[in-house]
Amino acid sequence: MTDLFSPLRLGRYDLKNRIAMAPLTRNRAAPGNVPTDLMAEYYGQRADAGLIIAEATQIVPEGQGYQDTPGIHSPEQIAGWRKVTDAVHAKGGRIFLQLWHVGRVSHSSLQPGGQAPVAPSAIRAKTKTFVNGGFADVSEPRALDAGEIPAIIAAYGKAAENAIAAGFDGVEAHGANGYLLDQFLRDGSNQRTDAYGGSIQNRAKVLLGAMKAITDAVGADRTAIRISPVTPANDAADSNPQPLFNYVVEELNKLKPVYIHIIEGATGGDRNFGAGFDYKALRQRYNGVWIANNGYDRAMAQAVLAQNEADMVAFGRPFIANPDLVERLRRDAPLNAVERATLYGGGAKGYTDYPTLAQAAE
Ligand code: 8OZ
Repeated sequence: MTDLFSPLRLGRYDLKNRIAMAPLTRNRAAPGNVPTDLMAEYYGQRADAGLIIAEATQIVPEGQGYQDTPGIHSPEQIAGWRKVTDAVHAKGGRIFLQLWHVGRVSHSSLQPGGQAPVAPSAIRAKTKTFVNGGFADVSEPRALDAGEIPAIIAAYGKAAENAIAAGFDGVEAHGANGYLLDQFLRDGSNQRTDAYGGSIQNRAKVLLGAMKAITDAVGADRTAIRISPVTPANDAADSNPQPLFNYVVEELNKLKPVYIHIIEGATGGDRNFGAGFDYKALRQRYNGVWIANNGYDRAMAQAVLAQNEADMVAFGRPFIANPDLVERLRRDAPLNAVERATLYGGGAKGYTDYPTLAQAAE
């Protein structure tokens, strides 16, 4: 029977198990938003995962929304990420990079020239970002001109190329959690009257365009996406998510990305948020690998795999606190708890110093 410890073919790769490390923002990049040796150590510690999805990483400077998040647009950032991918590959792991543009979920102090963040429409999100060591309201965005959008779509392709140059095995577009691609999808944040707004087809153009650009750049078998159909994260809202996401997944299926990673319910919160949404209707429309996520424990994960409702399960917070999560799940051992104070920013504390079972036994 298929379980968490069964191997899985993912495009050109054989994954050693069905346990994915979800992308996790930790705000520990060096000046220039460059990945560090400490980040290489952290990801290397977690290389037993069948697949690591490295943290959300801005594709362009305007795509940044929080302090000290890494980028994948400069040569220094590519060189920094190379240390991370080398550390993971040295331990036989596989690692994708999550490609991120935050859109309106940003603060002017993080934007080039102190400008307003960009968005589908000039509607400020009711959400906070993390800047100067603390939380602050996001800034009022400006609506993108239609003429600016092709360059943003192209930047996804370029960032994917950069990720491959940095040694990543593939990339996952961040289509979730109220960031730019999700902002275009949903009518709560997209009130445009041009070719990128209005109908479902129009609202899906930027997400699908980005996926086409990535696929053209690095191949469909190294292209993936994460979506969160009902999450209210970062003020994401849509009046009718089921037909919207049915359409998005149908169109994605034509592009043949290697996996779709789905956040069920409210990100990091209530799995039953948006109850009534039919996730099976999405999976039926897609032929590739389906990664389920959000608040899974061992028993829940084994159940969805046994029932063939997913091919793989992504774990977020458990991977923060348990570098040897795979071994702990194998043994059904207790898990370390997450320390909240060290989640965002800082150094090794609460990052690379969570003990493995073997270290705890010393
Ligand atoms: C937590 C803090 C900052 C960003 C997401 C990239 O929600 C994030 C994120 C999570 O997808």
